[in-house]
Amino acid sequence: MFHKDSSKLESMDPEIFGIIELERARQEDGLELIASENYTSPAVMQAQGSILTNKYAEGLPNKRYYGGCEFVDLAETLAIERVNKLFNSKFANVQAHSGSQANMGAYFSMLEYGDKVLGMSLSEGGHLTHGSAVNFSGKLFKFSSYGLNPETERLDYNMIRETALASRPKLIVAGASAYAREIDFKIFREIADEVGALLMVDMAHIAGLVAAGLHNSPIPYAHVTTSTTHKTLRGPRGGLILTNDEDLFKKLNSNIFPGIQGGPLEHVIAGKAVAFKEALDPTFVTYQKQVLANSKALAASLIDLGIGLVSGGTDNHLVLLKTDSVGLSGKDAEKALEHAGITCNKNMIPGDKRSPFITSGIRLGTPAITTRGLTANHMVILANWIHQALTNSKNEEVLKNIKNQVLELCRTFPVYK
Ligand code: DSN
Repeated sequence: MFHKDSSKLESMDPEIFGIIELERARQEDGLELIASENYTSPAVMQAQGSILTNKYAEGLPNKRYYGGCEFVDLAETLAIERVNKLFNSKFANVQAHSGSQANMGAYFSMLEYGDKVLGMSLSEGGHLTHGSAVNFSGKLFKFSSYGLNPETERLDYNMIRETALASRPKLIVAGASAYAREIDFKIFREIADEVGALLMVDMAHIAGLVAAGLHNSPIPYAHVTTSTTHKTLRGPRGGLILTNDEDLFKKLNSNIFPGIQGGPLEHVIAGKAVAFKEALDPTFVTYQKQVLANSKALAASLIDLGIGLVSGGTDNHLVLLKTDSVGLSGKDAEKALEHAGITCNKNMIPGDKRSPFITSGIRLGTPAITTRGLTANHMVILANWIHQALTNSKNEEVLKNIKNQVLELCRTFPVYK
């Protein structure tokens, strides 16, 4: 028997209900520029908030360790079929709880403890799980890293090749968390083949662009591709792994379960299936094209205002702004924008002399503001607000004034109507 008030969160737990309402207002009333965030659809949330949360289903569809899995089998099978269609891959595991666990499952399928791996340095745009010393990846495997060409602030495939030839890794990891340029997966595969390494691509940030055909796909080149489902892909929070290699697929499955996870989150997997269906719809391509158009328009307007960008622009959903160009640290820039109703995150930039807690840059992304309906014209206005806020970072009146205008725009473009 449930608690007498359990049919309604509002009366059962007013504290949690109130916190969710505060967060709802924050998400609606501010401009979300965190490049890894997005607003998932009500349909995805309905599946994710469903009674599927009650079901244990260790194993894979039609091969479970529990009875009563016939319906979650259907949902998970749909998720697998849809994601394979979306990315033109042969095999998919949709059980990884997060991108980090997808990466752990991938490493455990291709590496032994202590094996050599080459990944992109966190301070130049890579991810924590690409070999950072404070992460399991850097603790369990011997990572060396590649960064950006200091002149172009772009990946330099000759330098990567030289690093790979010098370190002779068993695995090369391509993919980034803070890199605004297109990544050439074909060249990465050629380098991997030359040094006898496997290639893994973590496409978490750009998965939506890849799905829409607006970024070259890693699937023909990578032995294993991992992703999250909640960034440009706009699904529920979670991870996935794709491969075209059947032997690797068997290893990936057994490394996710029983290797590192227990019961899969079948409610989240159902949410992933819904998101993949949305991404297979032609309107998703229109959305991703707008994400790109907005990112390019934002970059161009910021440059016009004299603000420095890493690599001088963008090919994808994000821009990396050099806050030194307006005399601020990344931390102070993030704070000023927050006071102006604009959320972003401080981010290290190439050659950064400041620590990851302070930084000399901020990362801005357009996936979330595009979901709420903003277009390239709004990016000119947004760039002006960003410039005003950063050049008046201590002036509460100016920041408040921008915040009021941000609120007005947000009310004109509500997320969840
Ligand atoms: N935290 C994510 C990002 O912001 O890029 C990566 O895990």
